[in-house]
Amino acid sequence: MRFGDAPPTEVWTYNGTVPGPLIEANMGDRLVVDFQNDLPEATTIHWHGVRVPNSMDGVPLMDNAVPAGGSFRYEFTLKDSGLFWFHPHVRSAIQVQKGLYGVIRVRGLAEPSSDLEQVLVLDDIKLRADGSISEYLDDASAMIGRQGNTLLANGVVHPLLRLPAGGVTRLRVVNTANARYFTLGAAGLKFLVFGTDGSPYAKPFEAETVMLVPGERLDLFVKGPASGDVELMALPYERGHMTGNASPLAVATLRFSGKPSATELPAEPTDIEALPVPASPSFRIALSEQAEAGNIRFFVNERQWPDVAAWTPGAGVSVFEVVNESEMDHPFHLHGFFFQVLSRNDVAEASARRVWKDTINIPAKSSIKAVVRFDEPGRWMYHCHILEHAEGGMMGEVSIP
Ligand SMILES: [Cu+2]
Repeated sequence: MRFGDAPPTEVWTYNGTVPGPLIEANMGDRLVVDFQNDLPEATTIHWHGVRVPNSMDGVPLMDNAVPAGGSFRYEFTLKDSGLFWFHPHVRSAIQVQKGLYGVIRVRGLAEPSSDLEQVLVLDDIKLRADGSISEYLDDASAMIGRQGNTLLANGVVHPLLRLPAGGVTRLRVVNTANARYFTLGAAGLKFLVFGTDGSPYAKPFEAETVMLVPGERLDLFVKGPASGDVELMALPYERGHMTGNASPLAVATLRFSGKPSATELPAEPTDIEALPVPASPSFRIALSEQAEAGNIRFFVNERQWPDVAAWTPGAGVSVFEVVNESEMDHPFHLHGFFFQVLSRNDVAEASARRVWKDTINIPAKSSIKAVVRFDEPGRWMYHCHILEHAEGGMMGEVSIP
């Protein structure tokens, strides 16, 4: 594979491309994936954000990693519409960076109209001068996660995307990077933030910049200018340990051309069921980090995975709190279920922002409270989606009978 002007890069792929194939489906479809592992090592496919039976979740907890040369049939019904993605959950910091990721777009019965729907898969990789992907984890990368030196959009360095002038483009964005937070902005363009991981927001809202943490998705609408090019930029963001000390980077050129259209931006609110909040006390998930003599470790409730005590809430609705005690932000991801944010730093979330999430940023020294309905038995993971942090210990289990 060639990334920009770099010498050829050896990648690992799903079906020969980076990103892997876009899986298109309708809500209620049964997805069957016959997976053959031709890698030299074991792997799994985890279906990020898809509500699957536990045995299909592709986590090593289930002891069902697919060995080198082995095969596995993943099969499940797509219960929700939205944009989801898939990637390994074994040595994920290496396997995902090498190119193993792809997107599933599941259509619902009623989708908002647009003149063009553009999927945008964001990634960054760390290339050496010889074009190879660096797997070396220096102390800085161990601390903040491996940030790449090469930004990719749909597997391409700085692509040109043609969008309808004066028309409405639906941009469905996913951040598949190991560690990079993507804060997107484009001079003169406003984003209408329609939805995120698991649903539309109760009410769409406007934003000049939007952020996606690793694993997170956004469903954005933009109305372009009559013509011309606009640079979509990744803007610096301070997520701790001087990560904000960076220059803006160009992600893609958006080229607007063609006739204006009469398509309107979606404005209608969406009825998002509010989960009832039980009176039982919330489960506390504390995230912390420790750097001692070059040994950088990450903790959930002061223990490192797999030494973290399982959360055993029982089936039904539960409240949990994620408290980030560390010096940097962590993107929290829960497998198998969507949750609703109730408050951030004890400030209640506005009802207009009600939405189903599976991945959310927890800024340094802050907390969120969220409610979730556990309605699928099994052993489910939760973890920081900075893959080096997850593998450095910041991972836990919720066990549902
Ligand atoms: Cu983290």
